[in-house]
Amino acid sequence: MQYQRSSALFQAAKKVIPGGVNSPVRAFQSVGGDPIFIEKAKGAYLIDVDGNQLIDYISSWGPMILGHAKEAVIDAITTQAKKGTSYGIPTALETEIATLVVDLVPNIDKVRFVNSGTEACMSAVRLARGYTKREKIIKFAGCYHGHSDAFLIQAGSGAVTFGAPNSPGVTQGTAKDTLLANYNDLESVEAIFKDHPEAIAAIIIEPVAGNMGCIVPQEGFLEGLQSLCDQYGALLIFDEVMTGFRLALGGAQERLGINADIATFGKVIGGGLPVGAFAARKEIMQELAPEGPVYQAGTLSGNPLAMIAGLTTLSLLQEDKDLFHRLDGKTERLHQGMKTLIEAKGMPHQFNRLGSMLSLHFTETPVVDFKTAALGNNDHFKAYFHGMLDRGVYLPPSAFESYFINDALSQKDIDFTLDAFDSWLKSY
Ligand code: KE4
Repeated sequence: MQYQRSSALFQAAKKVIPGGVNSPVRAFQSVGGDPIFIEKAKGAYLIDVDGNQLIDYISSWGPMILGHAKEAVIDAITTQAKKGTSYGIPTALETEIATLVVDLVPNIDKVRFVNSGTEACMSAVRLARGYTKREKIIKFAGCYHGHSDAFLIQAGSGAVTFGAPNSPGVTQGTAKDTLLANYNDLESVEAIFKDHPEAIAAIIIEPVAGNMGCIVPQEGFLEGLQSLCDQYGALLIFDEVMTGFRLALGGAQERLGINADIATFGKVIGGGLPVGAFAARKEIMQELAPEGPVYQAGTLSGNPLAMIAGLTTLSLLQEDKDLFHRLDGKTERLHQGMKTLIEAKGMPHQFNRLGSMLSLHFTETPVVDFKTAALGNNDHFKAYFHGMLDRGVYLPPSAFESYFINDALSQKDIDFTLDAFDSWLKSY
């Protein structure tokens, strides 16, 4: 593959955009080389500016679960755009998608739309603090809830990729209210509650972590968090920005059969346009302005284009009763195929998977938390990433990310991916 045009565009971008990107993980800094620039995408494929066709395993980091440029979604956006792109005035569309979300997601009565997962998680924490009248929150090392100050404490995703777990600009005043526990380690959570029995407003967690690679909650872990919250009067916030409408229509709450007090969403809920959301039972959501005193707002919240993209996407997911089964099956076939090949190579590896969330870690140690995720051999990962890219497969450019399977991926694409993996293993 040649990437001349991408490299030239990257040089130009760096002159006017910090690091040449609008989100750090896109810059390839943890895998080296220049990022590719995309011309267009359709179904399971990306076409970069040099004309290379690539099978896409990030699906825009989750939103494009139906595949790129899904006709029904594009048509709905196009029709809506002709009516105007933003009003800052209520529309029936917002009620329609809110009604669908309340129908699909367990244990919620109301939902507020925002413009990103960060905004959803940030607002959910403010709501939990307002509702409980407490100040501290517990998060988990390696979990990523967006770039709001309170979360940039041992965050995952791009933050850890940069080895900058605590970002400059986050004040001690903020950091002191974010207490850190370890994923899959209930004792680390209990210890914090014992030290601060009446100060914790909420636990926020990715119910299936996707920002340390994929990490599956161990038996009893989430249930243990739920009972600690009940015991100490804190709220349990499930950050379902990644898992929502991906693990099941009702997200991780449905898939894992466990209820949170507040759930946050992003990615799929916007169908590729900027949408985040947070939702809870009535008694919690009524604390939110203008009904209650907890303030939260947004010029483009409930934007009609974003709403129709999300509504069309969620409706298609709801209508296609076999979709999640198909997604799981495709991910299983990819997982098993890669496992067979890397076992034959005798290379240390761990595969973590739940539903259509999958990650490969180059380590012999089971990956159950941030510490074990960090043991992965990054030299192997870099070689793997570029080896697959050169063979026409676009993977997340960081070992601390999950793969996002989309419904447009065919068996032929999976076979192509396995052939590329086999070819890379033989060359490495
Ligand atoms: P956004 O603000 O990026 O829409 O959402 C933040 C967020 C919140 N919670 C979870 C569980 C998330 O995974 C994310 C964002 N995910 C990353 C990928 N791991 C976005 C990619 C990026 O930062 O460019």
